[in-house]
Amino acid sequence: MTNPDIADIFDSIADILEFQSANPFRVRAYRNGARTIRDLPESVAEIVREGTRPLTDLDGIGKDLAEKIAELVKDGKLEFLEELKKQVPESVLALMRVPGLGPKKAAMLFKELKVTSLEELKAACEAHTVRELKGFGVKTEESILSGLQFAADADKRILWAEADDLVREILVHMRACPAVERIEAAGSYRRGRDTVGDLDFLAVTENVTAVMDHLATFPGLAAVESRGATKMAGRLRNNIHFDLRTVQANSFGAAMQYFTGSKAHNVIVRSMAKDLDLKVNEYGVFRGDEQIAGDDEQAVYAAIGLPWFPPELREARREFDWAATKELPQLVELGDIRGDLHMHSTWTDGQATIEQMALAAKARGLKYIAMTDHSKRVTMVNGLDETRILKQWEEVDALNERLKGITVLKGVEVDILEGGGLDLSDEVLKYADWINASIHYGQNQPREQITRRVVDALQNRYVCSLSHPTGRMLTRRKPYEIDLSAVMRVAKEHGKFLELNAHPSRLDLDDIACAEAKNHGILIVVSTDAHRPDGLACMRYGILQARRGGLTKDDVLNARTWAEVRKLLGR
Ligand code: DGT
Ligand code: CA
Ligand code: CA
Ligand code: ZN
Repeated sequence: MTNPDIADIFDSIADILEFQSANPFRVRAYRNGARTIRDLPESVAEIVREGTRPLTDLDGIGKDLAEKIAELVKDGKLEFLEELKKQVPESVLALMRVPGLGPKKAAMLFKELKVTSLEELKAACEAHTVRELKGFGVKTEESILSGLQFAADADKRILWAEADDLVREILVHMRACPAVERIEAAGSYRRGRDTVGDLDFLAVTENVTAVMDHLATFPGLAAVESRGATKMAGRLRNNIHFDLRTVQANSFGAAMQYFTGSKAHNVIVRSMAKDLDLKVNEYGVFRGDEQIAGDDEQAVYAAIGLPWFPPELREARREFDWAATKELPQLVELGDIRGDLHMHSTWTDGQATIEQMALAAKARGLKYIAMTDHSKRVTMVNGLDETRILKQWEEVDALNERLKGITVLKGVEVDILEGGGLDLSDEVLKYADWINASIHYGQNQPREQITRRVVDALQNRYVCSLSHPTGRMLTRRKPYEIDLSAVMRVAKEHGKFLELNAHPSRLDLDDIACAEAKNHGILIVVSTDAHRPDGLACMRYGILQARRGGLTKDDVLNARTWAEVRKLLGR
């Protein structure tokens, strides 16, 4: 029983309870427990088995959850969940995961229309019976249909961060094999796409059989699907597909170029080669029968008169234009980042104190952080009201007296209210060093309404940045309807910044929107939104997306010193 296994089970329980309209605090207890366990750097099963300390020592794990974990570790299953599953079948639960359908609406579909699966839901929408239900209507019906498509597509892809964990494990495993001269990952993983369809590996070897045999012993391998002379494919844990190709050393660069893609990028590379009477394929660049490049990727590009492109840019967007004018951007790097302007502490839903977060940030080489806990509207996490936030800021002042080498900024993540306006008054906001505004409620409102709320918030003189601007949750929730171009025009006009939230399931703004923001001349803030010290490590996911958006160090606000940021804020 691994931590993710236990976390998934708690999430399932929360899903079912939510579907049954159980007490929201009970639902939340399971969700919190799931998050704690999923993020925990030690095995919960081991803690139970070795009895080193009580599970209730873990944040978010009370007596009830601790007992359930013990039962899971001991029996491998949970009586309580088995009972719940009898009440609500699995296929019905899938309904509430359709974007646009919450637990309440899903329960209605189940009760009123006897819809018990995604297929039946689709049929009901197409027969237009869904629109007849109270509180549904034509628009809801249409959005359910598009949500069904989204869920079907999203199901097949995994988060980049999840792919990264697997890739690292496989590379370590494979590099221990003496027959492997070299092995790297290519495909969308190498390009840093926010989600990855499957994993593509390239290995250089003189002994293909030994390499494939070794991969077959990888502990995370679920099944080998095919095995040929130079190609092997199969499935890893969680049903993730992989391809492995073996190549000769003199083709390695060409194969990396070819299998990194994207397909659209490669189409252009090939046509440019053709114009030079050259041929490019996964074996090399050829003039007639003569291979003029192949072992080295840079040389492959050079043979076609192209610069080496960072993989993040290989999407056939603007990279060839930049190459033509020798203006390939010098992409931002993790080491350029000096501060992190979005995180939480135990004052709300974080799991560490402000001081612990500050020390962890300092250990990562950061010079400043903004502590941006939630405001009072977010009642579930004990959001800060005017009194508590002023108290927190006193604590920050006192902390800064003691801390050396890092500055903590007085911040807040202020909620943009459903009806418009902010959750805290200017009388309080004016004392903050840094303010993120964000939407947590009313995410299903129509486009004009959400856009208006955000645009108004950005005109508040104290707000600095808009956090997770589209609210998307990769593979789970579509972005809310928002007119980003309108938001960007206002942000530019009022000197505001936009966040690239680095959490691997958000990455919001996405790469394309980052590029658009850059066109508007808006600086992006890459922030972790960390809820515990190791959450600060998410910065690298954000940097990867920023690079895909073509951002340089100059385009990223928190690559500047706090003194420079303050100047830009006009303080
Ligand atoms: P994914 O897996 O959906 O996230 O995206 P990719 O880009 O990893 O796509 P995948 O795994 O199908 O193929 C990996 C790379 O190999 C792709 O980016 C370009 C190259 N490639 C694969 N099949 C073809 C093909 O039929 N034609 C061309 N030109 N390139 C291909
Ligand atoms: Ca792939
Ligand atoms: Ca593939
Ligand atoms: Zn946050």
